[in-house]
Amino acid sequence: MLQTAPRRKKSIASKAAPHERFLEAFRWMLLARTLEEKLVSLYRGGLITGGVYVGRGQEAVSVACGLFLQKGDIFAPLIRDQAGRSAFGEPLIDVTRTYLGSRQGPMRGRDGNIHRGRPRNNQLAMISHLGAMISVTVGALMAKRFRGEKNFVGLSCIGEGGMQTGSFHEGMNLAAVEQVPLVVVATNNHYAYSTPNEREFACHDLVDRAIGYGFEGCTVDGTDLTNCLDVIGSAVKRARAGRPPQLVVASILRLSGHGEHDDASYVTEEIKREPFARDCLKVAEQTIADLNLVDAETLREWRKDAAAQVDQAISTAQKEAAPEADEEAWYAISTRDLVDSLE
Ligand SMILES: Cc1ncc(C[n+]2csc(CCOP(=O)(O)OP(=O)(O)O)c2C)c(N)n1
Repeated sequence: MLQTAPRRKKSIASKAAPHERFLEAFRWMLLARTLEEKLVSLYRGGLITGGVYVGRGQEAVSVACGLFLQKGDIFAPLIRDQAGRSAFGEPLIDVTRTYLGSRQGPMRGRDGNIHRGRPRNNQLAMISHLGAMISVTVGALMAKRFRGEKNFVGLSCIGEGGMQTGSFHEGMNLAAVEQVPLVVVATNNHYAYSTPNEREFACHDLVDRAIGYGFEGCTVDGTDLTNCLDVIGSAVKRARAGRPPQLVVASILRLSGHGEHDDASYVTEEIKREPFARDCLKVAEQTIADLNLVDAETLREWRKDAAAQVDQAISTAQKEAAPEADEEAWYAISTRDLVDSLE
């Protein structure tokens, strides 16, 4: 009989020694925040068409999703996973080329925001239909198993809204039946667009569903970087070691609108005072200061470095041409010719 993993209760602290990869993770979070703030300002200045979707407040969970994956592992990020994408190895230029419509980007100027991916590098291109990426990840893991590969895991991200779809349930069931080495990280940021938790689900705690699916489950304080690294890192280890699929449920508040077109005026003042509404980047900075992990000068250097990387990626993409509709070969990304041309 499957047993659930010990449940972690939300921790508020960060005075204990941080995780050994804390500073490395912090720098990815900083880079993601810097990049996304810049994308927002380009959007407001009318230089990005379509939408901009950011992971403000979700960086600690997200970076932990990308950081523990190794070569050969599969990552299926969603719209708030810039930190995890970067930690997994996505170059910044892929992001800026996609948002700015460069034909040299991974989607060759056809996407515009967050559906980009590099399937050959095991970074799956996101399908917007919520819940669908669980089955896609399970399928990719089964393909690896059929090929005789060993020691791989897959990690699929989902929001609490996406957890309420039919496809999510199908994917979770299939993962447990097939016993694939999958970690599902569900971030409850308390709103699915404007819909609050109480209109999304009626169970006491979303992690209680783990045992029903045949998963092992645990919870994590998504505002605490050390807690995210400990809990998500351990779930990845357990999946790699052949334990049942893992469900991690993180709690945070979305610190932005659904997209930059949304002012989030429906977010209540009351919820903004909850402990899970803390900004994980500020909490991590406080931990750095409290434990004197690096000095203020080093922090300033890291910020400058992040800003320089972002500026470079933007100015390169801005100089590149958009696709020409009548000259393009309109292949899908899975087409070998296109994949080869991107290498
Ligand atoms: C099946 C499906 N229904 C509706 C949508 C439209 N939609 C896109 S994002 C979103 C909210 C998602 O909320 P959640 O899963 O909690 O993730 P969050 O945006 O909060 O990170 C909705 C309803 C969709 N993409 N797919």
